[in-house]
Amino acid sequence: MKKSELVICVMIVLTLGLSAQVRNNSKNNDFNNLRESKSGLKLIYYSPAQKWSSQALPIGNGHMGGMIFGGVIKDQIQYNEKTLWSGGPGAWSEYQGGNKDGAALYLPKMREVIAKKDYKAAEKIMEQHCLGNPKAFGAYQDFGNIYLDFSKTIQNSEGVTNYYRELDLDKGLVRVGFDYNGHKYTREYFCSYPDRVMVIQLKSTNAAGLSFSINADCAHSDSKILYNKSNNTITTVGKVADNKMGFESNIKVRANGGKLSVQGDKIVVENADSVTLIMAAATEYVNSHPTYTGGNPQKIVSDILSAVNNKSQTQLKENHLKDYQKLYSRVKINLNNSSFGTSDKKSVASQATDALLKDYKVSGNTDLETLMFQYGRYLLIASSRAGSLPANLQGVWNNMNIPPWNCDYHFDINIQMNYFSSEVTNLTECSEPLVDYINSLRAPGRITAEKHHGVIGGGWVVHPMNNAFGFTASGWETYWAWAPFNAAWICQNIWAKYKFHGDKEYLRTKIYPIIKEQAQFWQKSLVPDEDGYLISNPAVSPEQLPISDGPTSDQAMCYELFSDVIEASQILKIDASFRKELIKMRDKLLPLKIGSWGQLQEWKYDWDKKDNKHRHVSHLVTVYQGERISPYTTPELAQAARVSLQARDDVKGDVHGWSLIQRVGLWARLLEPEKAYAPLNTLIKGYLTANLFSLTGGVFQIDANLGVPGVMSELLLQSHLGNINLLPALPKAWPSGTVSGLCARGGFEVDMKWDNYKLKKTAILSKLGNECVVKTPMLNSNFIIVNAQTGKPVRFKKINDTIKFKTTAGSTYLIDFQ
Ligand code: FUC
Repeated sequence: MKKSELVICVMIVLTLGLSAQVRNNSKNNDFNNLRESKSGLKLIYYSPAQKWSSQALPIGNGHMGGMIFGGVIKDQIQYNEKTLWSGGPGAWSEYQGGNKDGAALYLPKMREVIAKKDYKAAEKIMEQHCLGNPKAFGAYQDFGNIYLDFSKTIQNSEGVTNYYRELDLDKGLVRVGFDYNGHKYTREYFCSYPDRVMVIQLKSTNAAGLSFSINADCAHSDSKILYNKSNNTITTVGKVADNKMGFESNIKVRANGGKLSVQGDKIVVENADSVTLIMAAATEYVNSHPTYTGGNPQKIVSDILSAVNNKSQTQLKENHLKDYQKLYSRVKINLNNSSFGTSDKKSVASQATDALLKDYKVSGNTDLETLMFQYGRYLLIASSRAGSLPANLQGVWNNMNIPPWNCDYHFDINIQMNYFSSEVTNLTECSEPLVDYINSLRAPGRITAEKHHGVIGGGWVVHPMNNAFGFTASGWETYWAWAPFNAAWICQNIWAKYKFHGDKEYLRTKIYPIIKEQAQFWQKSLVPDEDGYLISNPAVSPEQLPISDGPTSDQAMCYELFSDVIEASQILKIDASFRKELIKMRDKLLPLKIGSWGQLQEWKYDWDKKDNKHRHVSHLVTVYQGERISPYTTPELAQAARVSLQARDDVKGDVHGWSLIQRVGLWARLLEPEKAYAPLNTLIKGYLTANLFSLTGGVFQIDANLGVPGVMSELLLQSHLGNINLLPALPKAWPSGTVSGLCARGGFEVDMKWDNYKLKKTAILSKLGNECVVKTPMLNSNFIIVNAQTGKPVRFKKINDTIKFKTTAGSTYLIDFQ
């Protein structure tokens, strides 16, 4: 930077009077209002759900999930417990995470044939000797259902009026209500994380008006359901057929007024004023290699229920709200000054989710985008909390024992996308289960590193498909089996936790050991090519043959991983010699290449076809979530990435929900707002069900839902290049809006208000006291910066469209554009 370019600006325009006014304003400013306001966002329906995957409404607390149908005569609540899995060591005594003994012995032979460009031969060797063994991979399981039968009171749903069913995103609960025979009936359903229970409360305005029965079923044949007269509970105990994993759930029924009795296979409620069901569930599963068992579900469930025994329904609800709202309410968003979510009558009427979806297809009403943003955050909070496994392919919701893709942990984008939103949308607590899960894969992943890759003495790896039992081996079909790249990729999510929040102790104890040991894997497995560059070999560009050497996905992610580990070790001031070694190796990695039609080559060789339809674009992962390619820092590579992505967009091939959302993130990073917005629009128009679940190949898969808030945020705020870039890719559809509470790397929280495509104000809370570097074209107009607490102007340095200023931890800085 030239000194002459550096203008030191001291605010001289601010008089005392103005700063007093600003201070006053800062208490009452738009952001404070925004932060305090309720968003009022809901998914609203005027009929009960008939279908599980497309209509029922999800609740969850990370451990458990429930899908609410809200039927009038018969209600159904399907439920899950996150650790209930088939497969694993209990299902097969020789289970060893899918690893194939001796696979690594074939690496030299594969390299030999790859050097001769005989890729078919490499494929054959992989197929015969190196694939993982899917036996006992297992699947995430359904648990069972609770049924509420009201047929004694309501014989005919025709007499029912004013029916509604809603998921209230502000409160994290589902409500059902209707009128019948002159009385109002309401039900409320939520899963509480602090109390680890599902709660269902039923009320009626008709005193003593609740008469119904409750029964349950279980999705596993080796189970029994006990209706206990002494304490009005329904206990389900059983074992998963193949692995004998024990599980238990217990539903406690409480009634206010009236009478409870067990009559055969049901609990009968007669003439109660209100009724509460409290349910806990657990399994024998423990995430501990190699046995993965040892839990005592009976004790866990009974401890949970004893702990809530003296808590009223109101207390349970308060605990839930306090916990849930602490997370959810951190981020507010309003696109286009919408009254959506307010109590404005007109807007409420048009808020029915079906109507919104229909309307979106015609008018592109951005209210649905706002809803999808917050729904994604809701679903993450509901499906990923510390103490259980991370969100799987369906979060925590699954009603099948043989679900699509085993409802597993897929590492060739799906689990990464599940956590696209956790840091930027201020939900870092929700990515803790991810870090714990990845940490738990180090022990089995070390064995795979040795058996499949010949990496000895440290270095873990995973491949595309993983389960709850440390299945880190390569997959079982040649075209997708081999992808150690996936392990480097998930380290991006983990490293982001430090970059955003700056917790050095967490870096030292949790993040660094994981990413360091992943780097050790590559340190030992990269090999020199004919020109002396370090490459992966054998290797696959995810889900596309051939098996060759040095595809961009591996090379680029390895570069990112090494860079992150280098930086982390510098921050922690440890591992100096390892760091030096990584720096040397990073310099020798095969460089990224631009091919004959200007594309970023997906492979080491110029093989890319313009009409390649494949949904996976893993060679571009270094654009997003990585940092290496950016229009700001590597314009030529960024242009090549644009060409590659455009070609894939043009062929309009192979679209899955997640592939659309990945493209939003990629185009946003490539600073192409319209191209980024288009796939978001396509997702909402064509790849959502009525309950706004996203679809992959026609089936529910949660990655796109969970990814939406993260990639929408990339349009509004990017912070991966050492600055906070405000409104870097604002699409035409969002001329005005407000957002508050988004996180930026370096420990900042950002609020913004924009109008007519121009940033009007921003408030930046510095949580760690780091220097703040802000970038936006708006800095070329007049602006002032004040410390919101003191009301005093702030000194800053300005270089073109970037400013820098010092901050103190805990202070908020307001930038007002004239
Ligand atoms: C990968 C993707 C599919 C799907 C599956 C779970 O195989 O290519 O689209 O998301 O994972």
